[in-house]
Amino acid sequence: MNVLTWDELDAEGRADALRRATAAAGAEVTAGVAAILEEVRTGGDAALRRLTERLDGAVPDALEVPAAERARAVEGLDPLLREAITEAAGRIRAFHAAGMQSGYAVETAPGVVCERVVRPIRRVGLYVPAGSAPLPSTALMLGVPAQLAGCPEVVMCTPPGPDGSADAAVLAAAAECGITRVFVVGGAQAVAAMAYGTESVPRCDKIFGPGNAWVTEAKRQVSTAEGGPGIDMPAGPSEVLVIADASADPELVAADLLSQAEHGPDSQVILLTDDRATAEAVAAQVEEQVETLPRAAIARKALAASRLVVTADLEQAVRISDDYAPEHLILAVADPRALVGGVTRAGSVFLGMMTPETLGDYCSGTNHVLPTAGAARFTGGVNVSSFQIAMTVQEATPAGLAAVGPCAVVLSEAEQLHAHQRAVTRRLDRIAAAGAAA
Ligand code: HSO
Ligand code: ZN
Repeated sequence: MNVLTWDELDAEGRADALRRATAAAGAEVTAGVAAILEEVRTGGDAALRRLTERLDGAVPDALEVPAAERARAVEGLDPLLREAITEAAGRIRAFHAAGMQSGYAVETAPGVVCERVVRPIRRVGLYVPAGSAPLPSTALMLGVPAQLAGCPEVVMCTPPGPDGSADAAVLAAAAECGITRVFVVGGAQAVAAMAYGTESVPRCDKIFGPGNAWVTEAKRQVSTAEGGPGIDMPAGPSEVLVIADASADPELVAADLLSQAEHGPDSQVILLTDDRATAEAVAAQVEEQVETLPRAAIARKALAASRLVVTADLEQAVRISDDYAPEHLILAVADPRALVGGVTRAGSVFLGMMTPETLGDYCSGTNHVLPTAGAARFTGGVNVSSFQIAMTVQEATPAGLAAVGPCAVVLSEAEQLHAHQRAVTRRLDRIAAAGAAA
């Protein structure tokens, strides 16, 4: 890992330092996904079985996990893991419940009441990946807010393991969130099934969850088709940016960088520090620690594209981070609270040496389905609102219409929309007539 100095880089060097490995799917993925979507759209369950056999090398007994198997998974799970799932769910629930939006009503003029009411999305589809390893934590991150939102139908898709069945911990996490419909389908074919519906997989209104390039591209394609479902956001490949000062512990900073690097060869890992010695010490620690990681091969690939950058000061580091808009930002500095006030664009921020990103990934309470690829410029991560629709409601009395109607008359005249205008003036005439008669 070589160390760059920000102030010595020209504009191109700076752009290079912050460039993400191409997030856009290549032509091969785009075409491959389109073919899978079409196959599922026209072939339904039979196509899902065919694709699962071809792409996952597994033939599930049934596409949907039967209730008995779901119950067995929960009962058979290592009690320690079962408790950890319940414990994590409790904190995720507590944090997400506190942030729930409530409706409100405003009398914008005497006799005119405007309201916002919140409704759950009727049917949501959750994708829980199991590429290099099943992710029960993702089942919680999606299942808990869906449950809090009150979505009446929650469908989960997760790829089969080598034996053709769904991962027991993922099934236990689904059960923890009250999810009763789990399908053993992965990849783009799972997204297709939830987008179009098949004989057994219900068609969903919105599809959530992280995934590999195929899943992400499938979500993009189905959501841009006319009448297609909504999606949460493009999620992945994963990113972390650490801002460290001389007070940071290089061993712990390196551990945090590696925790993100082990996700995949395309994970993005960046360290910004105002202290060159810290940069060098972290680099040495990364080299040392990666040796003993079971996923060293994956982490090394990610590290090859990672960057260590020395900045003039911490304020410059925050500005660079804001331009990059990382999925995760760790402030490994003596006074992280002083710095966080200036941060405006990041998915999830971790303060101080005792707050590893791993906590947010699993069990502190925040969500780990977060904006990647710079999407933190315009959105936060998954939360209860992601599973809801905010609808407005309004009601006017005769006095209310008389008060605000003339405003609409002037504006509709300016737009030459006379049917709009008459919808008001005909009512105003009635009100005037009733007033004259009284
Ligand atoms: N860091 C990942 C989430 C995750 N980590 C799941 C462990 N399991 C999101 O960027
Ligand atoms: Zn992680």
